[in-house]
Amino acid sequence: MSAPAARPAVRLAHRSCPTCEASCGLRVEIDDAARAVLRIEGDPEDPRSQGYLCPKAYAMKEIFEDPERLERPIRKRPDGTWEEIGWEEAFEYATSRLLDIKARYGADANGYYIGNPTGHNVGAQLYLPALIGGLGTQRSFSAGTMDQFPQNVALHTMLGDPWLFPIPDLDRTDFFVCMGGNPLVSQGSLMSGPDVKKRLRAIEARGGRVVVIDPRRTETAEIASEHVFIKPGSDAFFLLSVCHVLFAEGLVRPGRLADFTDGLDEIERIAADWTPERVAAATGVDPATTRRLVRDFCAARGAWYGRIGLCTQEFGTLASWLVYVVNALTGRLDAEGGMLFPRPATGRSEPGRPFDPFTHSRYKTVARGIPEIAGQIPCGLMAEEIETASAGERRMRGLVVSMGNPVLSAPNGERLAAALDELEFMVCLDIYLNETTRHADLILPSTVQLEHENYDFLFEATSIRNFARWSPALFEPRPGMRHHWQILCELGARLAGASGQVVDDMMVKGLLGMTTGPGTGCPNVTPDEAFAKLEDAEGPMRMIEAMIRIGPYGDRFDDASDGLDLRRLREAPQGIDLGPLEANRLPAAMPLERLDLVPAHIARDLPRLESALAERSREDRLVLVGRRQIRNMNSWLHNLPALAKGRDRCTLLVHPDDAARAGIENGKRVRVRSRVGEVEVPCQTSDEMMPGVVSLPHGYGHRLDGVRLSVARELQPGACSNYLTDETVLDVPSGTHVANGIPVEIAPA
Ligand SMILES: Nc1nc2c(c(=O)[nH]1)N[C@H]1C(S)=C(S)[C@@H](COP(=O)(O)OP(=O)(O)OC[C@H]3O[C@@H](n4cnc5c(=O)[nH]c(N)nc54)[C@H](O)[C@@H]3O)O[C@H]1N2
Ligand SMILES: Nc1nc2c(c(=O)[nH]1)N[C@H]1C(S)=C(S)[C@@H](COP(=O)(O)OP(=O)(O)OC[C@H]3O[C@@H](n4cnc5c(=O)[nH]c(N)nc54)[C@H](O)[C@@H]3O)O[C@H]1N2
Ligand code: SF4
Ligand SMILES: [Mo]
Repeated sequence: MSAPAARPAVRLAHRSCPTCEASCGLRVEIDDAARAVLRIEGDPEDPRSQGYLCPKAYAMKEIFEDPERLERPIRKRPDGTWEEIGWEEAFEYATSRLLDIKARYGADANGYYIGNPTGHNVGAQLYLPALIGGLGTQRSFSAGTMDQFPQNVALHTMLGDPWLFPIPDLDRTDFFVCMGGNPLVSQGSLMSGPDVKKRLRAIEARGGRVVVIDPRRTETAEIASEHVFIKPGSDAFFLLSVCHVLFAEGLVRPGRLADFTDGLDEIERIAADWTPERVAAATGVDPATTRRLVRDFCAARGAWYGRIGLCTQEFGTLASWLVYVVNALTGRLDAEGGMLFPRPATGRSEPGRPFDPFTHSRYKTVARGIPEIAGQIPCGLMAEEIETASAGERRMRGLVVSMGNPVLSAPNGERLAAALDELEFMVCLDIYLNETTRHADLILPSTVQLEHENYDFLFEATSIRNFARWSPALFEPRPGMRHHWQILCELGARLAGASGQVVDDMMVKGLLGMTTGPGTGCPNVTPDEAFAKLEDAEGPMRMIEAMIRIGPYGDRFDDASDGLDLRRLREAPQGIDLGPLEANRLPAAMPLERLDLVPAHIARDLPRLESALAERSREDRLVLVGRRQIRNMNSWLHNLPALAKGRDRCTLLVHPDDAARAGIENGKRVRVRSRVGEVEVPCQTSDEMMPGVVSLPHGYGHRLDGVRLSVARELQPGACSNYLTDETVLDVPSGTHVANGIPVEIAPA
């Protein structure tokens, strides 16, 4: 027998970048002995990203190395200092406190908040139901109600699945309209595709056009064929005028969609009054521009896309819905070069999948009686649901926060920060002692990206090309560390009085019970046989394996098939390219039998829009919008030296005329005040802003006491834009908050 070969000192590994939706393929050079990442570079052999990466690719390395990252549970002592404790003690502490609150006041006295990195971690996503089931509460909050929730509501009511997003067919479209998104910086959201800049340039190179409609001449607008300023929050007016022109000029051509679409007459009737001239004062868009744009869009193979600027605004659902309506009326929905539906390997867009009908108002919040929508409560209402003064005896007393930093990311963060201290118990599943977690009684940290395997689960459903990708763990976690899925599963199981392993097995067996055996897509294998065939003994990849084997490219648990299974997935270092998105997936891929172009739930909001027109046309107010920056990811990359270095980025962009009127000079500090609060930041004058609109990035405000983020505090403290966001103003059909179009006053500081 020969001795095992010595491991090379330096090893090259492949994985996808889990920091943003683009999920670029990376090559990582590793020194195992030193437990160090030597280099990260774009992988030229990756079929999706072809060598592209952005500065945030280094986040993986710097988080892994961050000396302030937590690796052990910490518990707050009565004097406010923290002590490390063991996992058993930590689980016991969390479970007993949450169960005690439940026993005394009922399950709804506990609540939870789910943050954004969940979408980037397959275990965090798949095991949420374990925690949610264990808590059994109706108080469900998430970053979604500061994000895509209007799009979820529109899709849920129109075609029956909130997560069946139509994605721009970026590589084949000839006319790309981008509203309320800045993909050059965000790298594309609900449009996951690395190197958006190259793809947009390619549209123009093949004779197509890119049109950006945004209150700021963004980085994307700079390379577009055309940029149109629009007043924040006025997109629904504008899009109704687009529908008007489509009908008035005989441009409505739904094509094959007409066979299974209801509401074409109704939308014609709704759009009848909304001429471009009638909305021009409210939108700031010249009617001639609207008409020209509509004609050009119809003459080309267009894709009309809207993102967060259309969601987190006063009429977020109407605006998001109307984007889908415009695509449907022009036959661009589900058509090549238009907006297409990805086909995830995990089978989540296949016919016959379980269907949850849209529901709302089954219960209401205690403080203000705001109705639940599809199980969600607006995240900015957390504070008032906690405060004794506003919620009384039925207040929320226990809170679990998983991968979220709502003090910086939810509206009126100052009020929330104060409210959190009224809780009887708060546990945060997080890797930092930050603006939110400092209020907790217990913090449970998990392994970070390089220490756990991953599967691009959310983003295979939002990608501009079908793909399946597994990424390996590049380092063994240090002894005593836990994966996020293990924490969710264990906590959920203990709350339910079960064991983690039983809950884990149950989740997979439940899935196989519905999808294997006679009468299913896998008739030749029983659920027990299928279970026995799975490679892993536990965890998220076992669940993924079950999903992909029964999925559209899977082997159906047939040994003779060369379809996808976990082994094949794990053997593909660059992932598996599953081809361009397919057209004509509707109606089979949607749970509703017919596409409802004008869902009653959404149409009910039209009178609110109508009654706002007069005021929006008249007023001359200054409003605030948000802005993303290439080196940020919401609130949590500011503690990483490579990403935080450089000049102060948390600046207020102001049009020179607005600055002059307020007596503010470029580079000087400006005070920004809203109904809710005020912040001070440096002013940066620029004609990239539409007059009357100012822009401030979110995710800053790190100079709070009790926070262990010394790099952020030193290099990019900034100020929190959500101290200005008004938690009382909601997009009514979705309960989403308004982060764009906030009335503000500015003055020299
Ligand atoms: N004004 C304004 N506000 C906004 C927005 C805006 O555009 N304008 N955007 C909104 C949007 S789109 C979003 S998605 C939300 C985001 O809102 P949140 O999700 O609440 O905030 P994040 O800043 O993403 O916080 C992520 C948290 O997860 C932790 N974390 C990161 N990685 C890991 C990990 O591997 N394990 C564990 N356990 N924890 C981890 C971080 O330490 C941090 O505390 O913000 C919203 N807020
Ligand atoms: N670098 C980086 N990338 C990120 C993130 C990050 O923080 N940093 N966050 C990630 C997350 S969580 C998300 S959800 C995505 C979001 O991805 P995007 O939707 O692309 O986000 P933004 O870059 O904020 O672009 C929003 C645009 O909407 C414009 N806008 C504001 N109000 C209005 C309005 O009323 N109407 C119109 N038409 N436009 C308006 C703003 O000026 C801005 O240009 O980005 C993701 N990617
Ligand atoms: S674009 Fe997104 S996925 Fe690609 S390297 Fe940057 S952060 Fe990572
Ligand atoms: Mo987001």
